[in-house]
Amino acid sequence: MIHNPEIECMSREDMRKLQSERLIKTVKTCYDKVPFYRRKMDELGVKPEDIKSIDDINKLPFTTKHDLRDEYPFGLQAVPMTDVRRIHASSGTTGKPVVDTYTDNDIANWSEGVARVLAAGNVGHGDIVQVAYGYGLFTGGLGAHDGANKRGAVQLPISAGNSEKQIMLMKDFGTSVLCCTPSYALHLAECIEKSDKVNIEDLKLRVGFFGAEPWTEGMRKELEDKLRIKAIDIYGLTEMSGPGVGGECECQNGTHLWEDMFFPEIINPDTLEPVAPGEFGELVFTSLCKEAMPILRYRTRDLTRLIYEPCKCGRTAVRMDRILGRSDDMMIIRGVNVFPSQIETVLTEFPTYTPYYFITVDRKNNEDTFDLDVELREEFYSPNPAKQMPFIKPLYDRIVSLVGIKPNIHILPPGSIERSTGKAKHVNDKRVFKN
Ligand code: DLL
Repeated sequence: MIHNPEIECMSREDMRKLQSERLIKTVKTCYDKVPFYRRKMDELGVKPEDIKSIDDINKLPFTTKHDLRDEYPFGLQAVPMTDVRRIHASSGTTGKPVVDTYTDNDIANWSEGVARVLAAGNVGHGDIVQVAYGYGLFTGGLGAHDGANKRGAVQLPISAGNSEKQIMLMKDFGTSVLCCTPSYALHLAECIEKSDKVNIEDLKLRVGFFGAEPWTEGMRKELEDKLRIKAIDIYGLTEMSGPGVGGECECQNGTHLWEDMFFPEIINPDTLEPVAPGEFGELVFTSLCKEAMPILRYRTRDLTRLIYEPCKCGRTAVRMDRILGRSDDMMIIRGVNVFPSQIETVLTEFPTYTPYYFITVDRKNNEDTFDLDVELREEFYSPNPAKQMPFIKPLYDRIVSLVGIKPNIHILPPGSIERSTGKAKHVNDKRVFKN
């Protein structure tokens, strides 16, 4: 089901027109109301009048995470606090949290973005939406909540954690829609499997909206099989309001980005030039509707590519491939680029392993070490190392062939790797400096 066909299926030409109008307005606001942007644009010798259409976007300055930190907390705000209705923040990687503020319209637009994603899973009246993303400063909880409200669905604001209660209410209330991180969904599936009170047959779950961290096709299959649902990817970031910057449609074949609100570009992170269409690079967004904190050309550090071929669902909104990871998540181990999600991809190819893993990187005797903790599933696990050997070899070989480095694999008993209720932590890089 398409929530807003007029926008989601708009012709490319009309979309460019709408984007152009909105960009011109956003740039003017930034220049007039945000000293940071006025300074940046003056440095580049660009005036708002130079921006005549969306094609002029590359005349504008970039905004980086460091800029957000320097302008913390409200330096990028374009409206007085009397117009602000809400503040959210994410923990961020630079020490200070990343802050976003919202006017009433910003909250309405944010809900619209989430509602469009929920509609792809036919969420509407009568659906019970269990929001198991964290509520609070994190945007996941309230973002999904308001989107469900916009779809006319029942909101169940349980927040993250308390897994026994999650599955009990899922059964007792007849939850049909689950919203949480994919790693927490996996943990809930595991709790259901182990529970003597709740059976998967008792549940009315039919669709899940999972995001806030990278996840793989293997993980999708695992979640769909275990929870007997359709698992839909939802994407977003605090700087662009939160979840619902885009999401998958029923085809589950790329994340449609709501380009009427967030203009995407892919750049080469070294040269800062646009990549050729369809190539991988760093995702950059310009907000086109945000009032309280408009952002120009924000460098997300998320690595992906845009897919311009039309989608079978009828939406014309451009699609984005799965996020490989943030450039900050990329580890360089013995000179090889490694993303944690590659390990998840490999593990989910093996029926013998759970998808849980933890990577420890260190440097000993001037050489990088790469230790990988994994779990065998209950039925394959034995504490006897000799019995583990036949399972280690194929995993080792596959990692060497896909990732290109030799791991030290440690098999742990099932359930020993920490389960997360929010974004999972997969890596401890103990090296003093990253090469
Ligand atoms: O994670 C917002 C969100 C909440 C999205 C709930 C989806 C669902 P932040 O905490 O600011 O906001 O983190 C944003 O998380 O730049 C990506 O690196 C990553 N991320 C978010 N969604 C996905 C996804 C929220 N579907 C950062 N796939 C982003 C991969 C994702 N990575």
